[in-house]
Amino acid sequence: MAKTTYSPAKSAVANDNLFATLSAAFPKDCTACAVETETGLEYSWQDLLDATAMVANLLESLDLEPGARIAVQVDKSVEALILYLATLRAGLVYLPLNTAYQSAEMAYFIEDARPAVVVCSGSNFGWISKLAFQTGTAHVFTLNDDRTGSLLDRAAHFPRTHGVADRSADDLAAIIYTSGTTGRSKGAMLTHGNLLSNALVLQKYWAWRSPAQGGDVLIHALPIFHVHGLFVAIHGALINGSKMIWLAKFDPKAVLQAMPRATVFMGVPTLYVRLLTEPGLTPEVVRNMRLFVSGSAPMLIETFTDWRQRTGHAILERYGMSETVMLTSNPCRPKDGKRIGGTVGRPLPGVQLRVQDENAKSVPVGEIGGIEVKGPNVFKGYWNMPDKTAQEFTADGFFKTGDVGRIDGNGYVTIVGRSKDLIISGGYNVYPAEIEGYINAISGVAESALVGVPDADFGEVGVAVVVTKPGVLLDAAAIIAQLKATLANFKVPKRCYVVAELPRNAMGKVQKNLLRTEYHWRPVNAARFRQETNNHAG
Ligand code: MLC
Ligand code: AMP
Repeated sequence: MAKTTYSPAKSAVANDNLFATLSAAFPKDCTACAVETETGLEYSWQDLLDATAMVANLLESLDLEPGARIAVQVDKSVEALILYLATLRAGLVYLPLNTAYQSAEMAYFIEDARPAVVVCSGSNFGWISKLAFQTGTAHVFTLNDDRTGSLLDRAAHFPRTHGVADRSADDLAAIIYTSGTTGRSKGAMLTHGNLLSNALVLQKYWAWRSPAQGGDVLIHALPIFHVHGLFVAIHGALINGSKMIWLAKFDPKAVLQAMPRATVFMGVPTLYVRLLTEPGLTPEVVRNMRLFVSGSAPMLIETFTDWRQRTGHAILERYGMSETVMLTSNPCRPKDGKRIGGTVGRPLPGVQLRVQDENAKSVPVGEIGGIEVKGPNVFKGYWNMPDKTAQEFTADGFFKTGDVGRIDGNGYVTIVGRSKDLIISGGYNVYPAEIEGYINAISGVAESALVGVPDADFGEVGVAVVVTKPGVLLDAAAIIAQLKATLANFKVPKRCYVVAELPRNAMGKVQKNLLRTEYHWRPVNAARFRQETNNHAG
């Protein structure tokens, strides 16, 4: 197989602040369109420079400590993108939060991260500002998806010029919360060096076309509070001076409408599954497309094959994590090899990846073990959790991903499972321990187990199996309703069963594998719930 050698990815810019390299890549013609929205708004490269300067000036006027966190829970908008870039430009630390998080979840993040600034949508200002001020946050701004809010009102009074704060590669750029196996979310601390090295590697490996070569146009349809939409997609476009067609929400019809004017699309597998249901997905619509990227969750081989049949394109599957940004990728250029469905490709240039057995020995080619990684993209550690950080690294500096996989003779990695108890639903991570904690706190619940079962749309969904306390009659719908009132919507189990007891092994551990099999396709049957509940109650 053809081999390409890579020189280590290096930015041409002296300042290691990621924004310095991103903005240096903006096209010479700053009046050209950088971001186009579905409502017909166009933002030029100059608009991005001006607006990020104004917001950076506003942030700087607040006299924040170095390393101060800017926590942001807002709907997707170009102004939210500007806030992210302005935070980098001002040398502060960006902390994005899923818009689905409700008050208990937000309280935890604010308490844990102690942000100096919180930005939220106007409709949430009442409860979020209360939480933030109670925890010592000095400034709370609003930012709405219609270009209104106190952040923009205040920034409007500041100049359109601002330098780029000097930062070293080791300085923090962002904290991404990723739920913990013990139920507590952990903030993965990512540095300017982590993000920049990964963006430079991907620019080359995915053969982004420079504006001089006709350029690429990215359809951005992912949320911007996780690694995929925030880093992989945005950095990919900006570091290449490529325009983005910006969709506030994933809508298959809007994506298809944008496709003839685009060349690159990135999505989690659910996005491809939903696009495949559209009759409008035709070779004609994808005629200008160069690259389809999938990641964040396993893609079924059927999706890969169906996509190729319908469009003639082999989806490029890659693998990454909040803690590491991108780790492996299928090849983009034919000279780098073939895209092989069901695999996540080879380790990216600069990434060391090994598969270890439980005795910390590398397994032979083709055999299964725990995936461990090392490289300039691997995070600095978990925010305020030095012990947890130490546990997750080996003595020789490899990060234990918690993913289980194998590498074949050609160096292609296949993810076969996870050692961490984690459900990935539509590209969002759901940690059973966290949800079980909430279920167990419901009055009348004795214990519970959450398991992931296959789902045609989301890939995998959570199913809750609950045991009530003796004599208590609780039905599944009531449990789901209580969870909906408390938890981010994607964490709410899609089905719930009330049963007499959970299966346990000789050690007393709940046998989740049995529950997965038992509840795989089992329909929700109200009569059976009642019977099970009554049996238990009786
Ligand atoms: C929404 N729901 C979900 C869900 N998204 N349930 C489970 N899993 C999800 N992912 C809930 C809704 O609240 C609703 O509940 C019901 O399911 C149906 O919702 P929908 O209208 O179909 O959802 P929609 O708004 O269309 O969102 C679906 C989606 C979205 C696939 C577009 O989930 C999405 O954007 N996913 C991408 C996530 C992502 O970017 N991950 C990257 C992580 S980074 P109800 O009860 O109200 O009916 C990472 C690293 C890496 O992992 O490698 O990239
Ligand atoms: P997150 O914590 O949201 O960053 O999720 C990271 C996890 O998503 C990884 O540890 C993997 O389990 C999973 N993941 C990401 N990309 C892929 C992929 N292409 N195939 C299978 N799993 C993936």
